[in-house]
Amino acid sequence: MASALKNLSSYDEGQLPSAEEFTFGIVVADWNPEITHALYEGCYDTLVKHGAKEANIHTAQVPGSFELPAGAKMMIDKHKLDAVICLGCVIKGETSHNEYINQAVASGLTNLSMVYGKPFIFGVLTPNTEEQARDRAGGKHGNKGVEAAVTAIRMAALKVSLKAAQPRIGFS
Ligand code: DLZ
Repeated sequence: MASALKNLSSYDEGQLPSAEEFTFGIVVADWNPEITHALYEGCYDTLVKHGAKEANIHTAQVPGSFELPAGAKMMIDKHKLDAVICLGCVIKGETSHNEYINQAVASGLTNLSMVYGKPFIFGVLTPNTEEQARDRAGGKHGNKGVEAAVTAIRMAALKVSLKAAQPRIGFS
């Protein structure tokens, strides 16, 4: 298996841009809370570690992962944010509910990214078992909340760098 004994959340800290100037929203699903709250800790700590000011990190909780896109929209409509990070955990059960929820969240966040022109990060675990979830929420495969924070910082910085690189057109 590709993920065997691998920390999937490792990254090169020195290469990550500073998050000092950015403002973030974190939306956390309360379903499977022992997992999602561990993702939140990893996410929050990573933003702060890379310079984000605690006053510039806004948090909201939603009942389940299905509500993440709606919560993310409410969040960006209320605060001026550079990125919104959505954290959840949808564990596969006896029915195919997980597929409907995962699809809805993925397409909902993609739509928000396109409409707002800002990153809405998919920090949702989609494991087959609770053990796989724990492994990815501070266990042997790292913490997907860390990954989500790193992705948010990179995407917020990308937007700034693309703006700065705008070529001047016209005559002067
Ligand atoms: C209903 C449901 C189920 C069965 N499983 C999960 C899950 O594993 N993870 C999760 O985040 N949410 C689950 N939910 C709740 C839905 O996301 C949603 O909150 C409800 O269907 C109400 O819209």
